[in-house]
Amino acid sequence: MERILTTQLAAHAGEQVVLRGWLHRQRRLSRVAFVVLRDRAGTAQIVVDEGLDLLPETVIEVRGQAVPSEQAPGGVEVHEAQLRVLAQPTAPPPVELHRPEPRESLPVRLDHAQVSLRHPAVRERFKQAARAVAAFRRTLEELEFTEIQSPKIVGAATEGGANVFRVDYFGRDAFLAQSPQLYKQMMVGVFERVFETGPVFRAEPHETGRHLAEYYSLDAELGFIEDHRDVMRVVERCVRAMLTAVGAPVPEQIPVVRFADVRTGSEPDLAPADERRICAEFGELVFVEGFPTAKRAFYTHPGPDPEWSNSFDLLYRGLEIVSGSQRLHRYDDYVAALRARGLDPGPFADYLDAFRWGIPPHGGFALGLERFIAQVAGVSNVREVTLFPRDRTRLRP
Ligand code: AMO
Repeated sequence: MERILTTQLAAHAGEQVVLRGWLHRQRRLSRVAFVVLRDRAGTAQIVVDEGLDLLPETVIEVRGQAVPSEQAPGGVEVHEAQLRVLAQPTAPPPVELHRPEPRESLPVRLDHAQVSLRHPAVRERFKQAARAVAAFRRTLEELEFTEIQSPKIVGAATEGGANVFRVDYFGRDAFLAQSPQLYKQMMVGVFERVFETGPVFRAEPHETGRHLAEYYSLDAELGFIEDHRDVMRVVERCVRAMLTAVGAPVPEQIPVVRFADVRTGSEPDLAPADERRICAEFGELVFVEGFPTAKRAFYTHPGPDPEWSNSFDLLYRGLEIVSGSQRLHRYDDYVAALRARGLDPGPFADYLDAFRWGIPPHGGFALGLERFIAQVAGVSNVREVTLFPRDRTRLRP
């Protein structure tokens, strides 16, 4: 007999069935016991005559009769069950997986991620992340973007040297990529439109709910644009598709405000409190455009007034989830921009060469997957939506 999933039980009412999964929980009453079996799809209730002498998370196979029952979650439960143990735990799990929401502290859950991630509500967040990435990919493929894979061991710090991880590369200095920035731009010269999803690395010195030392970046870059507004239109298509994919509300329109109009005093960037204030005033999703040129990365294209750049952030429920801009596309502008920031053009020579040989006006953006999912799930710490988070103190599991 073929295994069915717990979610298929109702369709098999009245039949003999086989389920395989984990012993999620057990409730003993005076004359019967209820065993909840969990598989990749959901949970099902099994009725047994007496309690099982098995630990939670025992891997089991259940053969029995699928019987409609009003009390059973899902409307069908398994009776006359025969149980077979497929794998026995060596100890009870250090976390309780059957509560509607986990009760253990975040550090305890992260220390035992191998098993705490099995919690159905927690697992669902990662299924959401998978759906969001698929929607991002689908949207950009529809727009004829080509998916690329750029190196993660690199010779130049793309987003400034402050938070770059150094690695010993056969005795030479190398870095872990802080973003695919330089590569995606060079690939505009090959494909016009590219995207990449992959891990990026930042040696973030601060311990916050929004920063990881390794996060998953959804990047895109496109050529032949007028300015950053063309990039924002692509961002909007992606984010709409991603919100739809995770079942979150999609606003009718996304307001665009100018940085100079919403900043606090003369601050050169938005603080977390500003991001919350702006969303409270303008909506769940808000584009902020026109950040000070001097405060953005060297590759950012200035606007008509060169003090302000053709750049933008997208805020979602009070948190920056996307950053993007039009880029410089002339060789001489790059050399000047690097010099103006006191950066040595040397390490960027290969990248700069791309601009010697003709790169069209272009721009792009990056979206932090963990931040997006954290906001969808309504959790205040990105570690809640990272399988095995990496930060200043955490390198295991
Ligand atoms: P930026 O550095 O703003 O831009 O990063 C883009 C987006 O990545 C997410 N993010 C992070 N998420 C978790 N932990 C971190 N430490 C972290 N740092 C950033 C945020 C942020 O909006 N190359 C440019 C993008 C571009 O212009 O194309 C860049 O990396 O969601």
